[in-house]
Amino acid sequence: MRKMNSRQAAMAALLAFASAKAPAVPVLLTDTGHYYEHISGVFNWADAQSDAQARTFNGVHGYLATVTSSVENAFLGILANDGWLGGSDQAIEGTWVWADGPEAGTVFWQGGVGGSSPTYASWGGGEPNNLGDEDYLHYSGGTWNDLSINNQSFGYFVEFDPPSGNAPAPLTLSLLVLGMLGLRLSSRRSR
Ligand SMILES: [Ca+2]
Ligand SMILES: [Ca+2]
Ligand SMILES: [Ca+2]
Repeated sequence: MRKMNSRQAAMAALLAFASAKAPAVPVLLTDTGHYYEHISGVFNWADAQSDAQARTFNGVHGYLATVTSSVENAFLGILANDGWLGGSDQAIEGTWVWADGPEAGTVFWQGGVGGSSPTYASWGGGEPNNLGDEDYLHYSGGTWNDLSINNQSFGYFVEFDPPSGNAPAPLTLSLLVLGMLGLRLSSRRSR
């Protein structure tokens, strides 16, 4: 077995620590100022949406996560490999909008495969293909796929806006996760 260099060893230690202490509370991403958590379980998209809205953190109601940057997208991948996101083209086929949260009603994708985004999107190859009428956004390993609402095999990502008051933030964990992100980015750059 090849010996790890110091950066790889540090990364392995961080990953081991993170998986041993899987966050049971929402984690802050300083880039957006929002908090995120992956909820495991068996949900179709609509059930995930109402479950997210029923949750509160720091007195703020949650919503199915909206992803508007590559940093936010990568951050979710640290929390879990897959889950529902808050996007849908159920109202108008091929017009993808964020359902809830600050971006509610905002179009993030126009058209099917080969369409365009006015903001940010991370579709996997050949998606969104609307196969058998797929209208709901699913995250898997950093890329997106449109799936049918009847898919129930997944957990989901919940996002919380910052509290309006001055509630303390779980800084330790967020700094750890940001450190991991930084390591990933720097090791990618050095390749
Ligand atoms: Ca968001
Ligand atoms: Ca569709
Ligand atoms: Ca699809």
